[in-house]
Amino acid sequence: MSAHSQAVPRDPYFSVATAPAFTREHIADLAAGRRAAVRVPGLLSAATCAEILHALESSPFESYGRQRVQPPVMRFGVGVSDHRTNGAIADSYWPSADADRKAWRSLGLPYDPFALCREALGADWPGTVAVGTNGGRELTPGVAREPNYGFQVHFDEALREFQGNLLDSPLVAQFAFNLYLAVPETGGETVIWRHRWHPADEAHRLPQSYGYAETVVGDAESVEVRPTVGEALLLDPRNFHAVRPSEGGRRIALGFSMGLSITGDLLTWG
Ligand SMILES: O=C(O)CCC(=O)C(=O)O
Ligand SMILES: [Fe+2]
Repeated sequence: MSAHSQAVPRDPYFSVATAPAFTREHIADLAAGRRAAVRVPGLLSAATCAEILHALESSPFESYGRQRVQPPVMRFGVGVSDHRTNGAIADSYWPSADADRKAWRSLGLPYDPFALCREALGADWPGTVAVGTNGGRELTPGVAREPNYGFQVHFDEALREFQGNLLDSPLVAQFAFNLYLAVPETGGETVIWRHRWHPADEAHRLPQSYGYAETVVGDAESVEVRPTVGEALLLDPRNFHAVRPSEGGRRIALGFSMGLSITGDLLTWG
């Protein structure tokens, strides 16, 4: 028998779409679990990516809390998950969020890079795309991340990380958005497994980490994306995912979470 005849059948609803732009169907398919991810190469031009990178190069990247995020991931910008205590947004988040908005403005870019991404996401969406609020206050719009050593296998789901609603408007689906500003020569792939969190997965959790040992995904099927500069990737982060270590160059991406709200609008946060 040839190797082909033994191939395990694949889920037709766990595929990656590549398209010139985000359509409402892409976003609906991701929300409904009919897609693993959607790639839009060239969402931002190479020149725009270079301009954002240049502005970021003279800015201090900080490490995520080294306790929780090992190997270290460098980051510019504030994320709400770093200010979470007992399933709620910590008071420390809000002054930090104000400083974050000032820091991004001080880059002196003639546009807000996250606003460009939101515009592209909303081009065909019937509702609006806006930064989410909590208690009427805007969350941060996103972060720039540099996971040169990769991200451990993990999932992201605000409904489990936060008690009650993270945003003023309840969410019915969540997405992760990344826009790649710089990619390494080798490595840096994003891998997504057809596996959602199950209580038994906690046996695979790495001590005091956001991540899990790769054994957690067992033999679940996976898709792998090697992003290109300017490319956007939208995925359902309830599926376990990871980023492979990079070699020969930095891997820097703009990233934010996005939720589909009960109003039909898309709401983002860093
Ligand atoms: O950098 C990536 O490709 C994915 C990062 C990630 O874990 C996420 O966006 O949730
Ligand atoms: Fe993630």
